[in-house]
Amino acid sequence: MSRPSALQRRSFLLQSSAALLAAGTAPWALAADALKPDDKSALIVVDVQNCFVPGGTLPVKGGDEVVPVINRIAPAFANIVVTQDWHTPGHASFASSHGGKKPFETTVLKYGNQVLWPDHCVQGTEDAALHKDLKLPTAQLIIRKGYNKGVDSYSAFEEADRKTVTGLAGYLKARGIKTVYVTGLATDFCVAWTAMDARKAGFNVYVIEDATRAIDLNGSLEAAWKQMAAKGVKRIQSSDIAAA
Ligand code: VGL
Ligand code: ZN
Repeated sequence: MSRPSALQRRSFLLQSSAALLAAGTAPWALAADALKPDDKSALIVVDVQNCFVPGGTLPVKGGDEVVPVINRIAPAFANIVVTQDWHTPGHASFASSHGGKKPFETTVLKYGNQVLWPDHCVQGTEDAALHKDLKLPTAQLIIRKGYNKGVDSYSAFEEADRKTVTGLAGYLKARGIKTVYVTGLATDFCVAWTAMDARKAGFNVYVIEDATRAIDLNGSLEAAWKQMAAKGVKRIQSSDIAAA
């Protein structure tokens, strides 16, 4: 259901073949859709933390299933960035900080609408630690976000006030990165916002669907894929990436 349609996939293959023909390469000489991340590409692993897997404070269904997929593709990447949702106690995104509000209801904060969540990913707790089976020894940067008590940050680039930046765009640009492959949790919140902000910052962006899992609150997953597509985010599967 959440996989790209046959038509989407076919059009991707046709585009890839056309590009190869234009480049003078016989399309049948390569797996038609194999993507080979180069040294100007980075893998971004979003919020694969205890809080977002079953047993955590804001569990995403099947959240732990992204771990082996990410571990498998990681060796294909020379550059890897990891993010952590990293909230203060009493954070503004917690329902418990708003008298009478329950998790998954919404409220309006200074910067606009905010979904209210269970207390989750509190700085320095075991709940906020990266999943223990994640094997990313070559990862170069861990970027933490959501640490300003009054402002949420789904995106790894920019906080929800849409003014405060995390510095990730500057870091990636300073290192010559042009393309990012986004994975992790959750597809419809931190992965989607990170992918869309990466487009806004001028990167070529892929989301590796089977390396993500969603919260899917009131149709948010479907909406997120539509918004990402409209912004030029490309939806792929881990099998589209050439093995290292
Ligand atoms: C996230 C809700 C609240 C996420 C973080 O990582 O997608 N979702 N905080
Ligand atoms: Zn959060």
